[in-house]
Amino acid sequence: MTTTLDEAFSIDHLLTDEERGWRDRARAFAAERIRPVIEQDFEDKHFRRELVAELGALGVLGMHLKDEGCAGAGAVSYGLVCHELEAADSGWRTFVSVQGSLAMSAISTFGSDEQKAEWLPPMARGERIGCFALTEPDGGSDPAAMRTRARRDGDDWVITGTKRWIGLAALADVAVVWAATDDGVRGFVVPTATPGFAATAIDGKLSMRASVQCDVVLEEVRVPGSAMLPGARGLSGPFSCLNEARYGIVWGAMGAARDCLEVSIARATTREVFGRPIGATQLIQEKLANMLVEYEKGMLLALHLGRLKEAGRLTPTQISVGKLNSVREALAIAREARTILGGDGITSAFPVMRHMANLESVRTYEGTDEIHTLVLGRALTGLAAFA
Ligand code: TGC
Repeated sequence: MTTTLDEAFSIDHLLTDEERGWRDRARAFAAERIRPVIEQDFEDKHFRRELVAELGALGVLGMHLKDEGCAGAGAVSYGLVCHELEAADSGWRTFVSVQGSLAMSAISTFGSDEQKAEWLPPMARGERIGCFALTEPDGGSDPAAMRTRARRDGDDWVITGTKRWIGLAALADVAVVWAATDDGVRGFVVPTATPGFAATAIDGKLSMRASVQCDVVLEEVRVPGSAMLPGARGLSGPFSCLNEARYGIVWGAMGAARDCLEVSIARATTREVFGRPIGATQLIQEKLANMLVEYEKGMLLALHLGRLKEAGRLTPTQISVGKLNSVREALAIAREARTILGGDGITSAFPVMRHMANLESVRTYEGTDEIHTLVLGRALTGLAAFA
């Protein structure tokens, strides 16, 4: 008797019909629209732009928001969608995170009524792409040291600086740009067609190849006073958006892990060595069992954090536990999967090396393993190691 990963820990019965509906629609989308092309897109470094509007039609862009045009879905539904998309490829979960959790969340949470009305409905439909410009070339872990500045000039703001690793910036219609001002860090809604805004895709990536990350230069970018997000002052603004994206990663990374585990089980039960399936050996069964244990622990943690989020009780420290655990264990599962696949595991005939390479990016963005470790160290001791 074999068991599917949906059944393994009966997570399925802990979900509502609505949550299972979101999950099943996202899984079908990934199966029909992403999986058939993803290996080639990864090879070709191709971001399949036409899928953006399809994801909009699926309702997943900003799906957790309650604004006009957004689905207002629960946190667990959103997590399940992240899980299914990342089971296909981290690049597509990243797109949904940048669009919904970062750019749209920033406008939804901190924007004026005019900013929300102008940008959120078309972004939810996938007619407009957004990006989130926080990280700078000198180091992403310490946004407090940002050099990008916005200065007042009459009624306008003039923004100058550089940003790096900004997802989708070269394709985006709008950027949420974070800049230091005399009044602390503020966010600005900047149409990317504004003179002085330039984004260039970063080449040479061996990870996230079906996605686009960019260098951004802001050269005296002039925007009206109304471009500033009125509700965000200080770093708690961008950090609260990062909380949303990190939460999605808790579920998403486990999706990549699931894909690696499923491939491993299929291989273990069909590949024969020494006259029997390798899955009949104790060494392979131990590997599979350990992978399953970490996968199920990761899923139960994701579900628990989702329920806390829905109850309004999820803390940044708890998100750090989830992000650190999910990505660390997903990487370990991917590496173990590679050993089960043997030499074939290094080829693009299997998704494992692609997931492994992608997860190296996921491990680093939205707070590195090290930063989340130190967040937990501070929570436990009251002493900040990064101060
Ligand atoms: P500190 O400077 O003392 O605090 C500043 C203010 O922020 C508040 N805060 C948070 N608020 C909400 N959620 C959180 N998770 C928060 N963390 C901090 C804090 O309470 C304070 O508020 P206030 O009102 O007193 O001003 O910062 P800290 O000492 O608490 O944090 C230090 C540290 C290292 C944890 C923080 O700097 C950090 O998280 N660093 C990592 C940054 C990071 O994740 N960067 C990667 C971003 S990914 C990206 O930019 C690319 S987007 C994806 C894509 O485009 O593909």
